[in-house]
Amino acid sequence: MAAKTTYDASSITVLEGLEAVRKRPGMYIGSVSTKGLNHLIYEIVDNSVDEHLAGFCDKIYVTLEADGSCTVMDNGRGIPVEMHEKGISAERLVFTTLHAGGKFDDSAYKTSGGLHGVGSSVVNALSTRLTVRVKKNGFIYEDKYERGNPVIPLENGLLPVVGKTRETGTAVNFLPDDTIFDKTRFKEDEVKSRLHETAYLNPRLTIIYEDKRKTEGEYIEFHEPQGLIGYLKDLNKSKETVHEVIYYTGESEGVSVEVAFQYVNEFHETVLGFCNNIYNAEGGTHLTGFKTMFTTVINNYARQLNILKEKDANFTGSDVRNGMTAVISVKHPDPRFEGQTKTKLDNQDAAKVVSKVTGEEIVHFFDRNLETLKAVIGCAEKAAKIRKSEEKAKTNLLTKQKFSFDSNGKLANCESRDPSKCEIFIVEGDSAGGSAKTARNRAYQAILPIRGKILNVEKASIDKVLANAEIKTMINAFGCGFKEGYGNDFDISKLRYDKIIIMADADVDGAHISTLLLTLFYRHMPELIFEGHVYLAMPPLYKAMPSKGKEEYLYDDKALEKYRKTHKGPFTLQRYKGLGEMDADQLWETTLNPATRKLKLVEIEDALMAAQVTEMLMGNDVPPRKAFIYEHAHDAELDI
Ligand code: TSJ
Repeated sequence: MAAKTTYDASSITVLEGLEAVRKRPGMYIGSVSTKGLNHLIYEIVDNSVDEHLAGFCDKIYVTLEADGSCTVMDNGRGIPVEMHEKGISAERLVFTTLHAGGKFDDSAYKTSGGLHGVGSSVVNALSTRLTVRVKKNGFIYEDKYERGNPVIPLENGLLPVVGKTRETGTAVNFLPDDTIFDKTRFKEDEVKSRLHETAYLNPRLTIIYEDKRKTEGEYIEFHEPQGLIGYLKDLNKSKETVHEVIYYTGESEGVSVEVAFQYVNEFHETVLGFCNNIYNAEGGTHLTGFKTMFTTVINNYARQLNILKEKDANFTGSDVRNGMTAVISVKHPDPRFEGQTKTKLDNQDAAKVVSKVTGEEIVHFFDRNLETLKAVIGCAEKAAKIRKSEEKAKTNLLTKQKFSFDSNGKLANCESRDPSKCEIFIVEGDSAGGSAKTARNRAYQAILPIRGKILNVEKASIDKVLANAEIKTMINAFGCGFKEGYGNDFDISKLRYDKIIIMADADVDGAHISTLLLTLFYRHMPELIFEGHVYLAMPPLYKAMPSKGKEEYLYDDKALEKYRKTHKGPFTLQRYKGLGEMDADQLWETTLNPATRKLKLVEIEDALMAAQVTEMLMGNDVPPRKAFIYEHAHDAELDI
């Protein structure tokens, strides 16, 4: 039985590969939370999008099945099923080897290299069962796996045929493994917004979404023939726009570029970058190329029109983009990504091409649309005026308020001046702040109580933000200044505390305060987050006091449920409504003492999400903006 031996041999190496995925799923899909779970769907869908980009598929069906599984189906050519060199079908290689696909993949633009750019084999490894149906050559072929292992014996390395058809396409059904994922229920809002985004980025594609888990069921067709223009309109739906959407495309050196932008009457910019349909949370060369050229062109026009006089300085980049919403999408044959989350496009040719196309196209447009040009320059003028007054305000603040710890009533600083050992707790409410000051270890723990809701940084202009007493104290205490627009006075090396710990109640107000603080950090001191200095304290929700035995703090409802199940005998339960209810000892044990407390490290996605939630919640027109939150929330997990 020589054939059998070959089969065994190949499946052993396969097992080794996929076993690694099951051992360290986080390495391949980022996390085993809902975020990672939803990611399985995108990994599969991306394959069909590749088939679309290759020009062979215009429909993708995504169904959340009643049994908790997901089916993704397309009308492409069908995964190749013929025998591959290793003696097994090509399809089986795709599902059993890490990073297979490239070999057969002849599409010009692979989506690989995305956030956690992994493949179908990873989804397979993390699914209790997975079924593949390929319609091709007049037949329907079927293959099945359990936890990544093939369960159907091949005959001469070929897949079994289960029917006949004239159609072509691929369908994959998979059930996520509940021994790997915390929760196995796909979050539909996130899935829908991601699919909608994919539809905007691929105007000739229709994505049919269906949720069969609900009794009612839900059916949506995402088809956005206007593409990026439609996306822009949607992003700016509830805003006061300054002009019509400006749109252009171009191509050079094998890199294609698509840009849409529009100004709104607001004091911030939203510039989103995509490469091969993958959202680039950290931006990259395509954005740099766009921004640099845009700034140059607008400054040239402003001088030509004598809006900038000879003695005037140029507008800064952020002046020029004040009020701008833009989406820049590039297709690159060989994208490389860098950065903390590998979502920053790194190819220098992308900068060059975007810059070249942008230079040509916007000059072409503005030469013919002088009114729009003047409106855009008007936005830059407003920004420059505010920037100048802010620069004044900032110098005043920084010169007047040298870091005078002792003269500051609210901050209870620690004794140590060794930043690597120091922690600062930002505590919601004066009463909790008072207990925390008593409870802390003053050698290395500083306490800064903040009252009520601090100013929303998204909405306020920077001089107002800086005038806020609590924010001033905080900036001074951290010691590293802050960043605003292009001005960057932030210096992480001066940070006085290794850990900045936000301590807020586990209720709506607490979540709001955390969100506002994260927004402030993300916008004005982003390195705090990028370099992992910001944490959320996780105070317990309950204390269980059994009549016999030791008291126990329970940090969430799950823990309570578990305690109820495992604990024998009567116990009384104390529910903490807020930090203010704990005495100093309790506060020390549950939230301050490094040996017993629970902290959650704030990740970039959390902060980005917070910033976007804030922007939306504080916006002028709340309900329609909810959609936008989801639109961009697909990589964040912060329950507000
Ligand atoms: F990867 C996957 F298995 F997860 C998956 C792949 C899942 C789904 C739902 C679809 C697909 C897929 C793959 N759709 N279309 C394709 N196409 C190919 O793999 C293919 C077909 C023909 C040729 C060719 O050169 O003839 C090449 C390729 C890459």
